Amino acid sequence: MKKFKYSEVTPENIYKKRRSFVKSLSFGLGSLSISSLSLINNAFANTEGNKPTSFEDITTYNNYYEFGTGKSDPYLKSQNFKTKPWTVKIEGEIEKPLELSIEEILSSFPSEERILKLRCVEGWSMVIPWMGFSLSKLIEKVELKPSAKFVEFETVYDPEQMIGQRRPILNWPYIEGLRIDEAMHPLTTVVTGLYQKELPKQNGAPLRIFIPWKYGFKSAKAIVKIKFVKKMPNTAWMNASPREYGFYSNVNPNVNHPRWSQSTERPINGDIFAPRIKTLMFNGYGDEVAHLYTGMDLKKYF
Ligand SMILES: Nc1nc2c(c(=O)[nH]1)N[C@H]1C(S)=C(S)[C@@H](COP(=O)(O)O)O[C@H]1N2
Ligand SMILES: [Mo]
Repeated sequence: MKKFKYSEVTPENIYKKRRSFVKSLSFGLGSLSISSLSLINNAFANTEGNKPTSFEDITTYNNYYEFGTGKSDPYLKSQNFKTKPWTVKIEGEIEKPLELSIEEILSSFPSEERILKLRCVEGWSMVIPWMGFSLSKLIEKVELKPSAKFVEFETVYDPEQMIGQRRPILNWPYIEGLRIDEAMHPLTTVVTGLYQKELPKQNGAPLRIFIPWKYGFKSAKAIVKIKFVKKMPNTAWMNASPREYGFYSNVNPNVNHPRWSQSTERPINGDIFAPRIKTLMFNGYGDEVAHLYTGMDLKKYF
C-alpha cells in the first residue's frame, strides 16, 4: 500500500512536515477551553486512519443535490453560484433575533482548523481539515429561551442559480435539524473553510454546518437561516423517505439502512482498491457524544 505523505495531499504544500501540521492544529485550538481542546484532539485521534483526504477528492466528489445528483455535479455546476452578499437570519425561540452578514460572522467568530471525519449514509467517508467554530459560540450570543428545544438549518432557495432546485428531487429548500443539546456540543461546527482556504462552493460556501458523529446529510450547506423551534423539525430527507432517514441519523454500524449495511465504509483516498474499513459507532466520536443518548433506544431513534 502506498505510504502517505502530507506533501502529496495538499494543494499548496501548506503542510510541509507533519510537525508544522500538528503545530497549526494546536494553534488553531487556542480559543477553546481545556476540556474542549482535549475533546477535539481525542476526536482527531479516533478518526480511523486520520489521514486527510486530498483537496481534490474533497472538492470534486460531493453530494449537493441543489446542483444535481451526480458526484461531480456540485463541482461542475456551482462555480458561478453567488455567495456574496450573504446574510444568515437567526430567529425563533431566542431573546435576540439577528441577521448577520457573512463578513460579520467571519469577524465575530474566529475560525480554527478541525480535522474531522465525514461518513456519508451511502457508505463512503473522508477526513476533512475543516475551518470553523463551534455553533455553541453563536448560540450563546442570541440567548436561547427555555422553549427552544430544537434547531432548524435552512439552505438558500434559488432555482435560478441552483439547477437541481428546478426539479422536485427533494422538498426544497433543504432543511436539517438538531436537538438543542446536540447543537450546543462543541464538535458541532459552523464551517467557513477547508484546507485553510475559503470554503469551496461545492462544499457549501459561504457557510455550512458539520456534525461529525452523524451521517453527512445532516450537515446542510449554504445556510441562510438558523431557527430555534419548540418541536422536532421535519427535515428534507425525512420528508423524502421517513423509513430510510430518521431525525437523529447518528452513524451506527449496528443499524442498517433498509437497502444496505452500514457496518463498513469506503475511505475516499484516490485508491479504488483500498479495503473498506469498519464503521465506528458515532463515527468514532463516541467518547465525546455518547452521553447525549443515554437511555435512548438508537434502533428506534435512528
Ligand atoms: N444543502 C445541501 N446540503 C447537503 C447536501 C445537499 O444535497 N444539499 N448533501 C449532504 C450529504 S448527503 C453529504 S454526504 C454532505 C457532503 O458534504 P461534502 O460534499 O462537503 O463532502 O453534504 C450534505 N449537505
Ligand atoms: Mo451523504
